[in-house]
Amino acid sequence: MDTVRIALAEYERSAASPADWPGPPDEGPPPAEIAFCGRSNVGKSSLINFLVERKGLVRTSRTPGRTRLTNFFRVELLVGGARRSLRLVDLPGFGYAKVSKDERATWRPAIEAYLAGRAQLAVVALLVDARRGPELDERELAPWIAAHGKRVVAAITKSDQVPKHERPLLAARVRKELAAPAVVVSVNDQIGRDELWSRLLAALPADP
Ligand SMILES: Nc1nc2c(ncn2[C@@H]2O[C@H](COP(=O)(O)OP(=O)(O)O)[C@@H](O)[C@H]2O)c(=O)[nH]1
Ligand SMILES: [Mg+2]
Repeated sequence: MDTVRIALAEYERSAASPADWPGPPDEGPPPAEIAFCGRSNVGKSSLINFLVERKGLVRTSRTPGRTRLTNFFRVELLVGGARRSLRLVDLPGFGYAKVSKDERATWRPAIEAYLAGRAQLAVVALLVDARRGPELDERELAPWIAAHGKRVVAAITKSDQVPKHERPLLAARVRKELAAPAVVVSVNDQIGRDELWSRLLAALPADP
C-alpha cells in the first residue's frame, strides 16, 4: 500500500444549493470528487482532516447538527510518484435527533441532490459509527448511491471505541450489509489512513 502524500489541501467553497457547487475549470475536465456522507457527529470532518493531514482544514463540530452546508476542498496527492488532483466534499450530516423534524427532513433533498446530480462525483465514503453499526439510513443510502452509478466505500469511524477483537467482525458485517468495501478507522488512534486512501483511490476512474 503506497502512503499517500499531500502536496496541497485547501478550502475551496461552501454551497447551500446546487447553484453554489464549484463550476467547471477554464480548461480540461473537472477533478474527480470523493464525498463524505454520514450522520451528524459520525466523524466526517475529523476523517477528512486525518486523510489530508491538516488538523484544522475542516472545522469539526462541538455542536453536532450545525454543519448544513456542503463544503468543497481541493487536494493534490502524490501517490507512488504520480500526482493526482481531487476534490473532497464534506456533506451535511443527517439524522441528528436534536434538530427539529422539519430540519431533519431537509437533509435528504440536499444530500441526494448532490449524490444524484453531480457528474464528477465518483466515490462516496459512507461513514458508520463503530459503536452504532450500520443503521437504516446507511442501509438505504448505500444501494441508492450505487444505483446512481457512484462507488461506495464504507469507513467505520471511532473504532477506538470498540475492543480490538470486535473490529474485524464489525467490518465483515458492514461489508455485507452495505455491499461495499469497509475500512476500520480511528482518528484518535491514527488507524486506517493508508487503507482508506487505497480503497478510495481504487474506486476512482483513471485520471484523464
Ligand atoms: N473517539 C473518537 N472520537 C472521534 C473520532 N473522530 C472524531 N471524533 C469526535 O467525534 C465528534 C464529531 O466529529 P466531527 O468530525 O465533527 O463529526 P461530523 O459531524 O461528522 O463532521 C468530535 O467530538 C470528534 O472529536 C475518533 O476516531 N475517535
Ligand atoms: Mg462536520
